[in-house]
Amino acid sequence: MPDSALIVIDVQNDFCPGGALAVEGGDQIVRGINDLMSDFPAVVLTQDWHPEGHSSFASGHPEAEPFSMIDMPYGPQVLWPDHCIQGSAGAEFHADLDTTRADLIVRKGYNPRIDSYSAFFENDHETPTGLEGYLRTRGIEKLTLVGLATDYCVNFSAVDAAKLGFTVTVRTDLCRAIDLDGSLKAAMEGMRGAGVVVD
Ligand code: VGL
Ligand code: ZN
Repeated sequence: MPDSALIVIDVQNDFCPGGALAVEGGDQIVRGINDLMSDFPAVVLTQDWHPEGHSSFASGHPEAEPFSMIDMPYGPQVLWPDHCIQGSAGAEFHADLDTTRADLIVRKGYNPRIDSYSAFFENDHETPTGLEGYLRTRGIEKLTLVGLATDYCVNFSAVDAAKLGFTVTVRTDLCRAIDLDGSLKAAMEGMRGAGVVVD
């Protein structure tokens, strides 16, 4: 399909076993993602890319525990362990991910005051990353999403893409979840409710 793209979300060392925000089995999806790339005329990778001291890091909120919630001006925010710091080994793609096939790498989460789960908008749901314009100007209308983590960055990206009018499929066999307090179940329901095909 000439109008389709594979969007590979955050397959980075910090989200794989041994990483700062390790997702169970995060490394198990890499080979399958590489194999899928040849089915798509366009491949986009996203890279979580935070400055040191990012406002989503629990380390900057000594009164709060990692994985607890706080209220930010743009809404509720999970406080994460420090992860994917710009230029660090943890922010690099998994060594086995075939990055040569990527047409575009979208970095996100670089604004110190706003987290960005979605590949399309920061967590204020209005500041764009530019990905929508890139895809539209290439005539791409159908997206398949894979990567980490199912319930955060994949979920937010898929729902935003569907709201923007793209036809969206999430291949959950090529995703892995963090699953905080039922977040995976909520994400599945939210994606399906937004019209995402969750395979
Ligand atoms: C992610 C939490 C914090 C993700 C990124 O890629 O799902 N989750 N930053
Ligand atoms: Zn992050």
